[in-house]
Amino acid sequence: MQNPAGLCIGRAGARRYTRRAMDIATRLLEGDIRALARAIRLVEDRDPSAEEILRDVRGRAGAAHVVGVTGPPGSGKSTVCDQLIERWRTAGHRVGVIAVDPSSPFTGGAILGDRVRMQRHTGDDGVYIRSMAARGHLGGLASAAREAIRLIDASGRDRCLLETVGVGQSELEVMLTADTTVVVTTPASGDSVQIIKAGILEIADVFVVNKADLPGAAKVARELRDLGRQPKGMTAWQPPVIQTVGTTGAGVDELLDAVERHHAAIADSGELEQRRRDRLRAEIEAIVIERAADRARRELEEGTMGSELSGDLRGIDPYGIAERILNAHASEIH
Ligand SMILES: Nc1nc2c(ncn2[C@@H]2O[C@H](COP(=O)(O)OP(=O)(O)O)[C@@H](O)[C@H]2O)c(=O)[nH]1
Ligand SMILES: [Mg+2]
Repeated sequence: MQNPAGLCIGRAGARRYTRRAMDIATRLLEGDIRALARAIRLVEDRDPSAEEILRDVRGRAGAAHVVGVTGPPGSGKSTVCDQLIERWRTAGHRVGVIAVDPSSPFTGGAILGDRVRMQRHTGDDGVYIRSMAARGHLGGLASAAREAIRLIDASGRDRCLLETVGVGQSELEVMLTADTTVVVTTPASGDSVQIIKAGILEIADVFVVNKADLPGAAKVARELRDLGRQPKGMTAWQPPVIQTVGTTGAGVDELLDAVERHHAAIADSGELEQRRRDRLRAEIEAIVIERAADRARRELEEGTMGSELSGDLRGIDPYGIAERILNAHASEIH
């Protein structure tokens, strides 16, 4: 038995993990919010049982509509998300939220800001909100977020929100987990230009100009419309530009409508299925890379391959050694 980091654990250890994992998985599938929280924590900690839980529940995932909300800090993403949550709850949906906060690099735990913004849902089991630190993830932020979404999905929540700040490469990768991506901007100077620079223009399915109560919103909306993008996938979909006021909820019904219409459009065209398949392919690739790198590191540090590095430097063939490490790996799989 191997844990996600590839370390061997004893048989007794394996049994213990299995029992705990099964218990959490069962309760999670029943929709238990505490089991969900626990499972996500195990995923974040790269605990060996996380992999088992994910395996146990994955057949039940795939029904949730994952909506990514990205944009500069302070643009009102959490406020708008809160409005979406309220409407979804009224319509009878169960909701999960992952809020990635880049400003708290090493806390690894709860980040208050986003929770405070969405706190009126505390006490409602139909809303699960989880903050995730942007950095400090062993297997990468994107993989932690993706697995957390999968767990939320499997727990019977049919709407998932994924809030990130549209800055770094890792946040962009996180956004690829979303079925529908909402890019939030504001009339504050520079925001719309910043979006284009950061390269998130291409991933937008819906544009939101939030803080439409402030002057200049119509101008920013016009600028975004004038960008006139080509449809990005196999769906003929022109990203709409919607003005909202997060604090009052103005425009949020329209936003919700656009989000649902986008989802229906990509489901109809087959793009949703295709995107999910592409994502799985990328995910498998990432897992192989992580494990192979881990294997190579251990072989070179502790295993027989380490001795290959002694002796005359000129006689060391890195390609040959790499090939042997990979082949040793392959023979173990079969
Ligand atoms: N004037 C105005 N302020 C807003 C609006 N939406 C959100 N805010 C405020 O903007 C600040 C940042 O909001 P928040 O949702 O935390 O932004 P985030 O960092 O993008 O998640 C808060 O003080 C909100 O009350 C809006 O439509 N108009
Ligand atoms: Mg926020």
